[in-house]
Amino acid sequence: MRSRLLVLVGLVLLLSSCSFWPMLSRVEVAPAIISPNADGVDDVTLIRYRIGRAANLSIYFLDGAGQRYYFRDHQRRSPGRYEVYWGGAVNDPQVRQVGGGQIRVESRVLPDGIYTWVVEAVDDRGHQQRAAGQVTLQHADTALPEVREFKVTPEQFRPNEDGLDDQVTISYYLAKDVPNLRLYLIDSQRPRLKYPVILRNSNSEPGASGWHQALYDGGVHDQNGRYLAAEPPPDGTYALYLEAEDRVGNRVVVSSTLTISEGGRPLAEIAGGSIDWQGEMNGKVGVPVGRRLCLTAVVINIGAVPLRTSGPWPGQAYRLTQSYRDLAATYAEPSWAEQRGVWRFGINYDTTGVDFSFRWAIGRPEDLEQRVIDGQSQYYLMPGRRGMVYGCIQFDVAPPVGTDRWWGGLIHESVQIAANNVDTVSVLVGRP
Ligand SMILES: [Ca+2]
Ligand SMILES: [Ca+2]
Repeated sequence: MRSRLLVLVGLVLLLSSCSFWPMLSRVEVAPAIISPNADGVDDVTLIRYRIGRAANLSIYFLDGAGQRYYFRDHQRRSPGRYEVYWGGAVNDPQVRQVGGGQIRVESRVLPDGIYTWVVEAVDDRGHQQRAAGQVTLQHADTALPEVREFKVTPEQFRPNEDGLDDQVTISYYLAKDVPNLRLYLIDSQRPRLKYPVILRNSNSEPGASGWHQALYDGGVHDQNGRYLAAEPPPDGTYALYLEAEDRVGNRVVVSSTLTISEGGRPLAEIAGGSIDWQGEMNGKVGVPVGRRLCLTAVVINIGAVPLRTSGPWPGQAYRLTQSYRDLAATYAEPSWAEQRGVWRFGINYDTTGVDFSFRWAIGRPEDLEQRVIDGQSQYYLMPGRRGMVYGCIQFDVAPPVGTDRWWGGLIHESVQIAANNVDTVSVLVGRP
């Protein structure tokens, strides 16, 4: 009984709100004088209104010449009370020419002057109701955060961490400090999806006025250069947008295009997490001084992008006192030294003090695809392919006292140790 009574009371209230309130009422705009300059004093005015039945609502301002500027343009409103702050900015998109290209001014603060405000509601049958009054703007900050010379170089890249064309440089000049600077990519096929563009090695705060130059690598590193092993946006041609909005609501947008190809997160594993150590028994290998420790392993590309590699090639023997750097110098093969983005299989031991001084390509040349890039031969283990690795370390001297554990790993050079401590064994090097 009680609940029915409540329903009845609710229904009466609902009826009253529908029938007796006018479509638009209680419109107030206060204060009537504002100074939209973000100094914290009278920067905004509060617009209040009540909607009595569903309507499309507009709020606009007329200047002395009768020019109309929309703040809200035919937005659907259900019955209720509304209030919104207005700080002098209107949505009046226009394209302007600046140094180095075009900008689109999305919204801007109106200049000082006396304006007529109009709040207008129109219902579905075309009935219209409006209220109007005056508002004065003083000391308005109308300076636009213009973005000039917005450039992406080059306009395409291959973000797959192979050290070749992994990043682009984005540069621009910003005319004014802004608290909000947004950079994002949009694929025209899926315009609702925004990929945020994280810049690295920026020479200053992205929103500070002045010249800017920074790197974009598909978002696979954070701002400080730490590798996140993240997936870059899918391959495709994107519109790159930069939006700058200042504290008072002047907002500028510029755009360019950027193409991503062969992008993706590189992934590899040592098959079975296992290394075939020659002569191993129960996790132990015995080798006399002067003889060799030999091993075989298989590396698999388990990702979607090719993995770049370089020699020394499988079959290469090292002496304990040699590193891949020594071989690079001895054989005049600069590609055998460390190169950013190259993957190699390595062997390490517990007293070396160096990370993986013995390294080999992650496959034999016949396991790999050769490509000539910028006039240089490069070798790739393609997605799904297996690379055979084998090599030996000759004990020309006995290892340092205390050497016991030896293991394998995958080195993604200057990026990460992608696998470590794989199939550890104890190696006993004895006097012959
Ligand atoms: Ca102010
Ligand atoms: Ca690349």
